[in-house]
Amino acid sequence: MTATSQEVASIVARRLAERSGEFAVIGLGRSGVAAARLLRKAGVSVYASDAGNADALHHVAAELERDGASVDVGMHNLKRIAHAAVVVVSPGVPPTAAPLRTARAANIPVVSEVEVALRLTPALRYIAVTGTNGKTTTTALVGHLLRALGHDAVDVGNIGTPVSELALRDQPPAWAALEMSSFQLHDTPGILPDVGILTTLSPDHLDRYDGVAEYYADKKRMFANATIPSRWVTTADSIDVHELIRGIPGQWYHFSTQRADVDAWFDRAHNTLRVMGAPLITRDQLALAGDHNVANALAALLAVMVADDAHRTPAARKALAGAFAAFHALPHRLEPVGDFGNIQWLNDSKATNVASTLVAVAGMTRPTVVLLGGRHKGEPYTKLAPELRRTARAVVAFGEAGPLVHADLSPALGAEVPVVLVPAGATFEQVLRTARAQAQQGDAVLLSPACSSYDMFLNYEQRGREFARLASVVA
Ligand code: UMA
Repeated sequence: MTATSQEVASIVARRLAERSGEFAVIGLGRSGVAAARLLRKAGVSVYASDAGNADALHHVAAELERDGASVDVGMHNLKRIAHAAVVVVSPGVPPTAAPLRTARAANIPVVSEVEVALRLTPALRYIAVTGTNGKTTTTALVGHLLRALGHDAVDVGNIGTPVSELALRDQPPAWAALEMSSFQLHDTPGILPDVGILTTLSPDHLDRYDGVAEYYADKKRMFANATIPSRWVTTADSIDVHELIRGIPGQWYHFSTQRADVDAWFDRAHNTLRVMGAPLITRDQLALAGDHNVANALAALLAVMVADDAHRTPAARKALAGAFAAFHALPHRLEPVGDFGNIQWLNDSKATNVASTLVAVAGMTRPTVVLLGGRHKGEPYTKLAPELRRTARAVVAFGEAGPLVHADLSPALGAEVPVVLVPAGATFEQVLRTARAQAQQGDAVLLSPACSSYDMFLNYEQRGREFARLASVVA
């Protein structure tokens, strides 16, 4: 019989408390390195390994060995992993990877670095954020608002800094804004936030999951330890969210950009965000484009305000409202990178799924050349057709997914909106030159690829930086 979340969490907590046995850390990216260091600092025996062979891995391996860990680079010692007390897995390691199959066969608990870090910092208060889109901006807003209230708060998790890095500090902060991806939630059985936010739900990561139900099931794991006093913040605008949370215990708070009968909503008539019974800021005070960002701001405000009674006083409301003046769009999220030759270039490289690209295209107010492509993640691109027909000058299909984008969209868009397929093997500069050739004065060129970046880049940040650099070169 498979163990429940609570059983896995308590076995891991016990093995951590007793420092019993060896913890096998799988993957030496940011999460794995931080987890291995934290475990060593806590006096736990560590075997860390990574299947990759890059120079950087050998460098971190040497550092971890100095900390007393045993390390393999370029291989996983499966026999050793089969005898581990606990396996700590990085989010980028798929469940089908050999070390995880070994761990499951040997009945060894598998957890994320987040689980380990949360157990080792029991005093930490945290607001967790998950959802398909909006989670990084919402997390950054939550952290920003907590700091505006005078708290020592940091933004951690999928947003970039592993929780274990925070736990390694001599004085860990009092609060964290914690972004949780579905991959991280899969292996964080003990998660119990002060407040949990679920932003949106739509299909994503279908390259890793067998179907959308499996992906949603991982999102649902944020609620695994819910009890009646738990506090949860979710959108009131999604049927899928409504279905997912049905029957979960807790105090529920809802936000909406479409209706007024909820705890935080957008009063369009007065251009105002209203939270817990009163106006808090005007729409203009939020320097982020699009209704989806209004939803993110409502979610963050609501979560911070319900997290603690002291966050709802008149003075606190004033501090929260004032904080928005200093909050700007995050890099790679509909980020304007320049106006060259009377063409606006927009970097939305973080849009790695169809739903996220749809939001970006729907927000465009001028004719737009849209760059779509990269590594395919399993979803069809046809959903984009109605919005593209409304606003696209042309679509440039590139990267591994280019032919699929072309096959999905070319028939749907017809002659009205050309779908230009960039040949396989072309450089990113050639992709941008193709876009430039399609654009006319006054247009926008939008990189909102709906795919991951791994066919051509290390990550979406590198893709976005290259786009920003090349925009001025090809203009
Ligand atoms: N590896 C093995 N064996 C395998 C497979 C992989 O050893 O069988 C190794 C790889 O060689 C690699 C490591 O495992 O060195 C995987 O590391 P990782 O991809 O988990 O990278 P980290 O640096 O630890 O980054 C992770 C998150 N990455 C992913 O979820 C893919 C980061 O999210 C996160 O910021 C970071 O932890 C800190 O919490 C990035 C991301 O793309 C931004 N997230 C996805 C998204 O937002 O869509 C979920």
